[in-house]
Amino acid sequence: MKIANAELIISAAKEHQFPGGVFPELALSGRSNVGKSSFINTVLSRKGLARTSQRPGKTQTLNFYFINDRFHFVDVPGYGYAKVSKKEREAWGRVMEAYFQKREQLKGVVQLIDARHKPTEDDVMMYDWLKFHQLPVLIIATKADKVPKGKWSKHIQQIKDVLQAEDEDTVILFSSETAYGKDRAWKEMTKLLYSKETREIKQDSGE
Ligand SMILES: Nc1nc2c(ncn2[C@@H]2O[C@H](COP(=O)(O)OP(=O)(O)O)[C@@H](O)[C@H]2O)c(=O)[nH]1
Ligand SMILES: [Mg+2]
Repeated sequence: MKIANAELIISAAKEHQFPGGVFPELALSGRSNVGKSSFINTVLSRKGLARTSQRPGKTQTLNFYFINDRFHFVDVPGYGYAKVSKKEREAWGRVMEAYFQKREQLKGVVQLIDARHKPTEDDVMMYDWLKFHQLPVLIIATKADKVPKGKWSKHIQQIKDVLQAEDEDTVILFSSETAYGKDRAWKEMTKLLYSKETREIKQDSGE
């Protein structure tokens, strides 16, 4: 994919700040430090667009990037850390729920998981939550350069097993160091962005 332009259009802390329009979008989600910002920068060929190694626990926002005037990437804050107060966490939880439950433009979620380790409990919870909302999930196993080639297939299988991933979910090994997996990632992300499938938008989960 040739990226003619890519810009951060808004860091949204509240639902009313989500951009309007009919552009399809993909959300990117993962544990803090998994390599999400690096993934965004690598696939967009923009070195400093998404900030890497930000300290977690700061203001939480959904960062909307507008790409080639055609689609959005939405950088979702890393989960799996507890630096914020319970109250803040609850408020933020409601924003996230509103986003994943109701966002009609959302075509799928790129879930990043560290290729070196077993998916964590948080990874599994996130995956299950996305599936509950009938969102197609593309799994990107990050930091592939840190795993010896001979162990790649074993690590991919472990991710599939622990998540109990559905057959339709693709797992792609990726490295921001070498850009390994970039073309495959784009192929799958393009499929998601322009798929004709629609999901049922669920109303309140009753919590
Ligand atoms: N070796 C290696 N390190 C990576 C890779 N991707 C990210 N990192 C490093 O992992 C750390 C966290 O990356 P970052 O993109 O900020 O993660 P985020 O918190 O998920 O946005 C940084 O030190 C990155 O340089 C990768 O593919 N390979
Ligand atoms: Mg980041």
